[in-house]
Amino acid sequence: MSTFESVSGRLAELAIEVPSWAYGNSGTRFKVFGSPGTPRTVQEKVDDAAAVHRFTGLAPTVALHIPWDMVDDFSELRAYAQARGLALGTVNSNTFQDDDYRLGSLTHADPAIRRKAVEHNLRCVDIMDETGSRDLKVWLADGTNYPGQGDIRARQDWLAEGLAAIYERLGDEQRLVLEYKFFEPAFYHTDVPDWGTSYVQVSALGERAMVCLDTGHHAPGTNIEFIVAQLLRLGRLGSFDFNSRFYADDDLIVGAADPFQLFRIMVEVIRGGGLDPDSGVAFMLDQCHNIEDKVPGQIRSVLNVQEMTARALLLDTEALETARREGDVLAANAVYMDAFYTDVRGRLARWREERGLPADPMKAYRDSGYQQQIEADRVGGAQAGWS
Ligand code: PSV
Ligand code: MN
Repeated sequence: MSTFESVSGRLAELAIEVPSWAYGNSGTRFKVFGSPGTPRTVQEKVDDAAAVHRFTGLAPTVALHIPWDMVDDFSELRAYAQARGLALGTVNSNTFQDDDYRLGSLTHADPAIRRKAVEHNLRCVDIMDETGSRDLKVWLADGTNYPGQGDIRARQDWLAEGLAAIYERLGDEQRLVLEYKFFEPAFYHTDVPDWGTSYVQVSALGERAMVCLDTGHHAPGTNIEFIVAQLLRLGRLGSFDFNSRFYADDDLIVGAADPFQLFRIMVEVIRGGGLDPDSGVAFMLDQCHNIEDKVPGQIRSVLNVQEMTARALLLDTEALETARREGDVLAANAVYMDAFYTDVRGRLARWREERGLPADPMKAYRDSGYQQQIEADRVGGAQAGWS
């Protein structure tokens, strides 16, 4: 087993991007609960993201969602974030909330709607130029509800055309990541339902087009770490949207539902070079905090990723290799489980202290008064949310 000391340098390479929308109100189709202290502005979301980074040292960037995070001057927002120790990260394009997109966006049968969706993405790239963001993330709600409703093959062609127009606009340092999701909001077919479709579409674009893997976007029982291994092998794993699911796209705190799955994913990330500084893999969260406090919800999330990364780094790969070579199934499994069962919490607490961070970021947040402060300050105005 590797020692914690021998992997602590690698742990320092972990950076997690938080989503601006995690700080806004969210919910289900039954109810969106408001909560005291919820940001009213993009700047207040950035303030909350900065708090997460301050308490954990793990979250130096915040992703934006356009138009949810529309401001007049993105250079100003960039400076605002910088002054708080943050950089603006991935720009997520939203082509799912306009009435025009009822039957699709980049895959709509009407060329005028497809053009509108392309234009929105081009506007997002303009924003990336101002924010200094590297990645444009495209997720489409596109699909159909009934067999026969749409030409599922033509829609792939329209998708390819639209993505090509967007890709062409990217700067040399910018990338497009295409996120897949197997269902919802469309139920019969989704235009980008799986990693294979995303891979086919991005491969046709060029080297700076990659797949985004949202952990919540798979059927129950899917072996996600296999997809991770495959995409890394193909050089096309652009980013993660981390979250937890019990049933569908639950968007719960990463590592909450199935910490072992998160561990297995991180093992394959490390095995495939995804944690190396030049890998280009973005570790983002895509979560909602419907009933819990949002800032500590995000703190808990980044800590969960850190904890499972530490355990995955501790995997004794030599012993594993030996057991595999000898065909010793149970020994190989035992080596794997040893790493998973290693409690790294005490060691991580010391590791944080060595870096001037609070040993227990959750407690430090609770004691800091930040929550009480935002609840007292953020009175009046419209709380940020999904629309
Ligand atoms: C869609 O379910 C998704 O995972 C995409 O990443 C969206 O941008 C995000 O959720 C919106 O919350
Ligand atoms: Mn997502």
